[in-house]
Amino acid sequence: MTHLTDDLHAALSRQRIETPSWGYGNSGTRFKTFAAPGAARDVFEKIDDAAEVHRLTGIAPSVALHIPWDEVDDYAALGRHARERGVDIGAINPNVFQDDVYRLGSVTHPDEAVREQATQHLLDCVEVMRQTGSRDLSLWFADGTNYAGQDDLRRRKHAMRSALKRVHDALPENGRMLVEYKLFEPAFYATDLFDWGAAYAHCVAIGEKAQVLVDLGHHAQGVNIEQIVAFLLDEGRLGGFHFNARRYADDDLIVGTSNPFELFCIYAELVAAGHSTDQRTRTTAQDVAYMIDQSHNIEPKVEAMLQSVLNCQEAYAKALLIDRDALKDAQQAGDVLAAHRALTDAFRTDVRPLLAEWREAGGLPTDPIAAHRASGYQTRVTRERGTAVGGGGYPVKEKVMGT
Ligand code: PSV
Ligand code: MN
Ligand code: MN
Repeated sequence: MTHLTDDLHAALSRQRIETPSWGYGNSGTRFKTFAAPGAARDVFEKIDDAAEVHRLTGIAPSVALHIPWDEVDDYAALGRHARERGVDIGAINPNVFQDDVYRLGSVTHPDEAVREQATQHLLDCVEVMRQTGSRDLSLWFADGTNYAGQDDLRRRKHAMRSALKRVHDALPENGRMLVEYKLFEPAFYATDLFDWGAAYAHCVAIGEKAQVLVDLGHHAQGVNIEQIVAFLLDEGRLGGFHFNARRYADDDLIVGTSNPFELFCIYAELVAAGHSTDQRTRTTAQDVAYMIDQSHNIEPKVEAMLQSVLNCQEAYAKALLIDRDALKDAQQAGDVLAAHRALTDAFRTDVRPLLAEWREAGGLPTDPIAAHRASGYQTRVTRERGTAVGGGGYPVKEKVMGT
């Protein structure tokens, strides 16, 4: 059995996973939004749910907001509400994809007035960051085209660059912008930020505060995401993650369900970069924002989010167990299978007892899911909140996909 050494304890205690406000409200697919009993109805309730996930896991101390879904008059008061419950406001996610005016794009729209409106919203979100004390502005654009010839691809690239640059230059001193890419959807012919290379090229061109965000759901089938992670870490441009699981497209399911080995390999790269002799790589690895981006549509919200956070914790714990010396020796000797086994031995280790020990040491429930089920939280919020019909948490799919 693997023991909880001081090093393991310290590393596990440093882990952080941010949960998204939109994962706590009702959400659906393009076909149907099922009303979840007790689902959060507003940003205050979403924060309450995020706090419950943190209370049970100890590693989810912040919640990402989506503006305007989570818009309030007084963000300082919202921040206080969060802190009273033991969590902080994390990344601010602007929304430039749900309004009719964005039919042909936002910052890359053919009409300058629309481009300006979208850029102003991004700049307004920088102001929200100042009020919430958030470090990260997390940017995802639905911008793209559906048909060859629909628009000028290079013009759109230039428009994207200039909007990103303006927002970058308006960021607070310690602020960052995390630039997310996505292969396709809702645009089906060309997406303006279509892959990590496009996001990376923009980031390098606009400045030091711009970094790439890797969402696990945004790649073509079979793409080696851990290699992208390793490359971006080495270039000092990996800013953050949106964790989720996919089989077909941007499915946004619980991370680590269909992709546990991928998640482990990603954490293995992060742990390795944390040991790098190159200082920039090490600092980049230490500064990564780990966020969940899921839109649970049939699962109970809080339990689903708990499962996601715990799956990340397991993957990270396994990555910490990799025998790095054995791995290096095998790699240098060209011993392909010994190297592979050095990695997979760690992956195959059952880390649940180790994590239970870590939780016990920190005064946390040893089985957070069982504790959640026994706590009566779900029953209480269902009684208090009822079953709200419709969206409210993640209306994006319905809006964007047009049902
Ligand atoms: C849409 O694909 C998306 O899932 C992106 O990943 C964003 O990060 C998220 O919505 C929230 O806007
Ligand atoms: Mn995302
Ligand atoms: Mn997505």
